Amino acid sequence: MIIRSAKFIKSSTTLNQCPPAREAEFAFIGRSNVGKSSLINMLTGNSGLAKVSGTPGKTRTINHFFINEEWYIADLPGYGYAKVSAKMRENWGAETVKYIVGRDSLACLFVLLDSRIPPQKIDLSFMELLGNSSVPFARIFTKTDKLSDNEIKKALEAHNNLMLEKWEELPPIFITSAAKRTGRDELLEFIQQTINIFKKSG
Ligand SMILES: Nc1nc2c(ncn2[C@@H]2O[C@H](COP(=O)(O)OP(=O)(O)OP(=O)(O)O)[C@@H](O)[C@H]2O)c(=O)[nH]1
Ligand SMILES: [Mg+2]
Repeated sequence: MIIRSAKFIKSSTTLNQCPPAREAEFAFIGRSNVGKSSLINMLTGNSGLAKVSGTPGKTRTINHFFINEEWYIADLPGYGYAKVSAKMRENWGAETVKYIVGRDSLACLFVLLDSRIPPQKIDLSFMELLGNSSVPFARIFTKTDKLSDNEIKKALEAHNNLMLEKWEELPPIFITSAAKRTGRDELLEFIQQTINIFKKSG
């Protein structure tokens, strides 16, 4: 897929505020600072589209971007960020879960995992929630520029083995680096195929 245009549409704090659920939508989630916004910028080829920050908890709303006037990207607030008040955290969490479970046009949720750190409980239990709610999702390893090929392979095995304790079938996984633009073609190809299926199932 060639990205011809990528346009910021709006920031929403609730599911109701989101744009009409017509076009196929791909959302990005994961722990704070995992690299969601950076990956969106890498995919769209626009380094200023989604706000990136070294400080966790940067993205606090559901942000919609319209791509090629055909499909949506949603940048979601990260989970597992402790430095906000419990009340605020609860609120974002509740609205984000409502979006994930209730967004009719969600074609695939990308769950981002930091390739440099061992599998985290919060990620595994989050994916279990997705499985239980029948939310279509795929995994994305981020920041692989920090690892050797062998380390990436080992990290992948560790994740898969742990998931196979609970899952019969593993969701797809993509190896990416926003810094080196790794995995861009594979992800865009997957998105294109998923859009085709989304359109057919109309
Ligand atoms: N080395 C490396 N650093 C990255 C990569 N992607 C993101 N980062 C860095 O990781 C930090 C967090 O990136 P963001 O894209 O803002 O992460 P996020 O998941 O959107 O974070 P929140 O919105 O706070 O939840 C920034 O300092 C980025 O520069 C990558 O592929 N390689
Ligand atoms: Mg972000």
